Amino acid sequence: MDLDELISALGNATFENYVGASTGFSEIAYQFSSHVLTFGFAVMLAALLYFVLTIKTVAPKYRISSVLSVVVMVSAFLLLMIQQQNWTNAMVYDLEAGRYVLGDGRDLFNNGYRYLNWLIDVPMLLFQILFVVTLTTSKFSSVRNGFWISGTLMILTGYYGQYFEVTSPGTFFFWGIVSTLFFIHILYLMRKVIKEGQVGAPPKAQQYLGLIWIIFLFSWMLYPIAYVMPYIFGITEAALNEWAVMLRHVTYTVADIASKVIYGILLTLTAQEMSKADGYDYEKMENAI
Ligand code: RET
Repeated sequence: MDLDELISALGNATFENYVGASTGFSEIAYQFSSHVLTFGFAVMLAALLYFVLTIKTVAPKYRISSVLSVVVMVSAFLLLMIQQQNWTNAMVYDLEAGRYVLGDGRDLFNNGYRYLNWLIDVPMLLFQILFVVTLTTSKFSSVRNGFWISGTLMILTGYYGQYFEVTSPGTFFFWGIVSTLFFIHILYLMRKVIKEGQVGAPPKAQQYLGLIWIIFLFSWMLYPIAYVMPYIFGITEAALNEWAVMLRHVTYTVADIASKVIYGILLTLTAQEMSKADGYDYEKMENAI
């Protein structure tokens, strides 16, 4: 089938399905993708225990941050597990071709479960830092509202746009750009929160906050990169290849681990330093846990 025939058969299905229906996937590409997706949700369950078990190492006023990490881990674990199952359900092994191909009459693959996960996790991750830092000039409620309104709109516009990644590049990029405007607003707010949070914080906490900004910027930028991944490789018959699919799974998984788990751990470490400065030092307590 050429690209036009594929488009009439698959319509608004995402790029992964187009590869599945044209070249299909080699054993390594298919299994590797499945393993990366599995790794992603296994990390969430493991990290859930970290956030539960370390909750008493920070003073009570910082504990909501750990609670929010727990909420993030549970939702990510469930939705990423379903995302992985969606991958294995969509593809079947074709004995004649010796490759995994898009299964006829099966569910197609779609990254939508990720977007649902972000809808829960993005506001939680953004609120989380507000329970660790003390804002000096900004108002808590206006930052909080900016975070969740821009966060939600960023995801919903991207969710709609991703349906058009093959059929209508114009629509795909239009919604991608609208989504990016909300993203820029979030980056602006986060930078402000971190700068204000550093003022008056203990030196080690200041360092952690600097690191949090770097991890935040790096990991959140990976999501739009994964969104445009098919275009980095090109959407032509020749470019329908399994590398773009594998790289997209990897990019999303690295982004998820960095933006949820590493970020959450760094916030716990920051809160531990702040707790110590407030006179709550878990290392010196006998009945802390
Ligand atoms: C989209 C659409 C294309 C443009 C941009 C996007 C940004 C997505 C981001 C998602 C962050 C998700 C996180 C999830 C953690 O659980 C929607 C891909 C800018 C930044 C942090």
